[in-house]
Amino acid sequence: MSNRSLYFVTSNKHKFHEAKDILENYNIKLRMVNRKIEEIQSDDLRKIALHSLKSAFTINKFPMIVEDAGLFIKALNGFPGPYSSYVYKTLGSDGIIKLMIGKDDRDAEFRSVVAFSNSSIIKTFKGIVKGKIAIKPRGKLGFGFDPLFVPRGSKRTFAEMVLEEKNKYSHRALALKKFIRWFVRNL
Ligand code: ITT
Repeated sequence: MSNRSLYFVTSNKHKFHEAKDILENYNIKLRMVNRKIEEIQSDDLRKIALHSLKSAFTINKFPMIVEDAGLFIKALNGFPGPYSSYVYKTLGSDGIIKLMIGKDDRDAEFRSVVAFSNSSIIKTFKGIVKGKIAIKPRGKLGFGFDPLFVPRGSKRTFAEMVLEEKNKYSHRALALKKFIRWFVRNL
């Protein structure tokens, strides 16, 4: 077990708490740097995360991580994908449910890319969780599109799960666990 600390540059306290809960199990102390980094427009979460990481360098708190995530819905050709943040603010979960009216294929996935730097190294780690879009939003926990998403292996939406349960399935948890495996071995 390591005894290290790390900064997470994000404006989203939910993302921070989810990550903190996972890293704590490995004795890695996570500190939030509450900053909204202007994201570039790209179809590629990894490119967005790497760009955000480089912008975050001005904050000068190393080692640091940033994360970019999105919900990709098969019947909508991957929408909202990298535009999830904007689409959540404009259409919201109800807007997505409307777009899904008449669609039999409810398959979707959440994707996450965690980007790490300690000022000399940059690495990225990907996590994907497959699941389905619920018929209507359910649950009050979590954030963003959590009320819409039922991960494979569960009947509940992410918004019906406490944080520890969401962390057993989530895209963010999967990306972070890959990161941790690398981090404790290499640094
Ligand atoms: P930062 O960029 O400051 O970290 P953000 O909330 O803008 O925070 P993202 O760009 O990574 O984070 O996320 C885009 C949106 O995708 C987010 O606002 C949610 O609407 C949605 N999203 C991402 N991960 C999610 C999750 O675990 N549960 C529900 N919605 C999620």
